[in-house]
Amino acid sequence: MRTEVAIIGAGPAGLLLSHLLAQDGIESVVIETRSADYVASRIRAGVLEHSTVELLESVGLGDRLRREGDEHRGIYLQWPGERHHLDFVDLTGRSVWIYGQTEVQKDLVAARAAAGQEIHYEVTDTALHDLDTERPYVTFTDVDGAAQRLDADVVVGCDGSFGPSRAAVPDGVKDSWERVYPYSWLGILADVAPSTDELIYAWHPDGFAMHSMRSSTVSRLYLQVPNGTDVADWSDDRIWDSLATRLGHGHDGWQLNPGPITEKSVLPMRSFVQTPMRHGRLFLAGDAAHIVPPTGAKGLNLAVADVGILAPALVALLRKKDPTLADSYSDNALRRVWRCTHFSWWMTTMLHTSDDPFDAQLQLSQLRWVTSSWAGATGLAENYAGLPIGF
Ligand code: FAS
Ligand code: PHB
Repeated sequence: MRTEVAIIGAGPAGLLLSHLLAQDGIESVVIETRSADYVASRIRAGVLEHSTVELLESVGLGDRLRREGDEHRGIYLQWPGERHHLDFVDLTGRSVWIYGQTEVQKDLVAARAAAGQEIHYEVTDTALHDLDTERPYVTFTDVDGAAQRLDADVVVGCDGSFGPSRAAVPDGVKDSWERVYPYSWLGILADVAPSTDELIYAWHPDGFAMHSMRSSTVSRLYLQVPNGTDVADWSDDRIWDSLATRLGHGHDGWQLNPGPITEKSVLPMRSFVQTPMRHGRLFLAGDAAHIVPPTGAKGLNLAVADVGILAPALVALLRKKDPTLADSYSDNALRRVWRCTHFSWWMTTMLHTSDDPFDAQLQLSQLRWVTSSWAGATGLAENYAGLPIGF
């Protein structure tokens, strides 16, 4: 097989990249190791930044988002006895949208199917070759067990944190940074109306908690738990009791309404960045190049931002033989990657409790400052609602 751009991974980065390239007539082939149903069913991100929504709308992917998504002006930050709303629109003119990654994935799958996009699901043995030449290629075993070779002008690794693309950048060329946090999130989906109009991020001596949502009838909530937590140790009652305590059930008449839990899982938290995000004819985008703790709601939005600047770079390279944007892709993408990595680290360390009472005082002081100072609130709002793509 031959194509212009070989894309490894049919998650949001890979499918959105194929969609953006197609807008300029660039052909791609996507290969994916999981089944279409599995990729579509993964419960992941829930918040879309302003610029993510703008990009999706600009390429015809905003209709259902606007109809079924929920625009939020801001978030609540809370600690025992205090809950404060930060209004991002008042502070920065930018809002965020609640629209699950599963919905974004459904819209991308539908759009690519309508366009006749070639996607090979359930492949194995993916390998990347001749990346430092102008004739790179990918080999894989297809769902029928047949060995395949895909020749391309460019290969893009959108294969997440466990794919082969990251490792295809030679040692001695790549650098990486990692920070593993001493806690995880226990996340639940529940068939119950949210008890809040906008997200609540709560600091509590027992540990962080968050109240998010997926729709007017489905709530998404998280609890800070120790690393290595076995989700089987957390009964539904224990989960709701802990959420009620940490989110301030009963304070100022506010009630947390429990309901049937339909999904629960434990998500470890780490920061990871690999540079450069380009080696020869290989480009990396999304989780293939970076991982952020979900406290800043940045993972999915960073993947979108990467492909939002990669697509025009590849169009210029392949259509106009102009390498300028492709040559600067990694530096341009990494500016936002490090900004979001810092913000995600800052939100995480501000809100998650440790055993150190000194940390607790620093965290509470940060929370008081961010919720009382226009400058502090604007700094958080600017980062959370998202900087313009290409920042
Ligand atoms: P993805 O991981 O989504 O997609 C990569 C694709 O590549 C996968 O489908 C994978 O099967 C495929 N692949 C891997 N190896 C391959 C191979 N050898 N050959 C072919 N294909 C291969 N972000 C938030 O903002 N908020 C959250 O609450 C949040 N929660 C998360 C919970 C979990 C459990 C995880 C893992 C991530 C979460 N994230 C969250 C981050 C998540 O949303 C990612 O940022 C987002 O999926 C990134 O998209 P992609 O870069 O496309 O990577
Ligand atoms: C979610 O709704 O899953 C969500 C929202 C905000 C975050 C992380 C996860 O920071």
